[in-house]
Amino acid sequence: MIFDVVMPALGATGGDVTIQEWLVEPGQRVEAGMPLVVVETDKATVEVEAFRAGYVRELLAKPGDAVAIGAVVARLTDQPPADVGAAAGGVSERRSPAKASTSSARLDVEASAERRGEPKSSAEASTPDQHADQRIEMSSSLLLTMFRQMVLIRRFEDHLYQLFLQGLVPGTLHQSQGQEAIAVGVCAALRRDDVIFSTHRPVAHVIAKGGSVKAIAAELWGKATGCAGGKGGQMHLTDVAVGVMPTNAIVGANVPIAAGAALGFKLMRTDRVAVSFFGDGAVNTGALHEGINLAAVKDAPVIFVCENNQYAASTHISHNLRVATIAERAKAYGIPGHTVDGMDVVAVFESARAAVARARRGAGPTLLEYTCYRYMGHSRGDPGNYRDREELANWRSRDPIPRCRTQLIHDYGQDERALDAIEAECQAEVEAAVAFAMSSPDPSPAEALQNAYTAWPEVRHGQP
Ligand SMILES: Cc1ncc(C[n+]2csc(CCOP(=O)(O)OP(=O)(O)O)c2C)c(N)n1
Ligand SMILES: [Mg+2]
Repeated sequence: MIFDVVMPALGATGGDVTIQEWLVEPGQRVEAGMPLVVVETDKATVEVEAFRAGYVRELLAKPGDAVAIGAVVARLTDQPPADVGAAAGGVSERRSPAKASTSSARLDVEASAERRGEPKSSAEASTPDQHADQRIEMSSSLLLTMFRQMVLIRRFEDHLYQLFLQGLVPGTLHQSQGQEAIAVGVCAALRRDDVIFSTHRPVAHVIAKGGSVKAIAAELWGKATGCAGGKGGQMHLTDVAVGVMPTNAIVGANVPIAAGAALGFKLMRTDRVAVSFFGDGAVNTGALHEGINLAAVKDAPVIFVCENNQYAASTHISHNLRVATIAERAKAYGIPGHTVDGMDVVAVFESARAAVARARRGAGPTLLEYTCYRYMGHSRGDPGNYRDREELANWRSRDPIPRCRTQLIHDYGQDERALDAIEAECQAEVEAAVAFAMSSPDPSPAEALQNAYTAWPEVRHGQP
């Protein structure tokens, strides 16, 4: 079989890109995700990666060529090299993809991680809250549920990535592969009527809170069946019915909103809680300080969840912070703060559960810092070349999903085949969701202004 490699929409304007250099040559074996070609967009120099494994059959554009988004630039085949055709020309000397010529700012991240005293495992992480003594024995059904959700999120995001590389996803994607344990562990500690406020990277949070993969997929494609009627797109996913408030792409901006929602819950004398998810980049924004401080002085039932994936776009945290951990900032607000291993779903769940219990009984907010890593670039136009490949490999070796799988097999006697079946079910669910999204109708022009200028009715009445 022959597979077309099309130019994905990597630039900001959707205009042509210029081929700079091929990183592969005809006959060469490539793996999914391997960089194929360096291109210049209107925004940056980026690499286009292989959407599947195979052998390079032919290269259809040469360095210097301007190529339209959606144009076929190469072909892959599953035939072994002996059967592969000749090159179309323009092939440069083969070299290691690790040495791509894109702008790069390598950081001494290992040293800085050491300086920051980052926890290497959940055992080294601080124990959250004085309720640690109430640690429940993790039930195998809960761990299985969390495993399934992490797999579902990973399969969905990986599938979207493949489709993006084929030019089939409109807009860009902010992906969270590697961070699934945080979304899943935190949301497992919540009730359906609790609410979450997410960011520009929301897919994992929405699925973990119970959002439908079909409705998320449809939203990404701007369809009428999307969770925000096709108006929000990837950065404004919303599913009020399961407690996912409209997500907010302004860094740090959801923190005061979550504090306000939590204060509302308190004033209404409910025991519901709110969660604000944000990144390490958000911790230096003014809105965050105002929001956490307000929640602290009002004992509002809110959990501030910082996903410290080490980078805010291309900026490493060591350039943004003079303190060793983000959690220690909690002291300045007079609330508890804990740094926890975000690659361990059990540690995440237990820490979140203690913070939620504290909030529900009226004792106020907690700041939870989860250390983690995003495997992909910041968004799909970012190859992440400012990062050291060893650093990435090191974090990948602690991937939360195989770790959870091993735990299920060794500590809970789960059958490998049952776990394989869960993975296959998730893959089928993801593919069905994407097929649903792609075949769904576009919103009608008459719907364009609907819900555009008023709050969602469910939000107005405070009832998700
Ligand atoms: C107030 C504001 N400033 C800048 C941006 C542009 N921007 C979008 S995401 C991002 C990085 C955020 O990093 P972090 O908070 O660590 O979240 P992550 O992307 O790592 O999940 C930036 C700077 C923005 N959306 N809002
Ligand atoms: Mg970050």
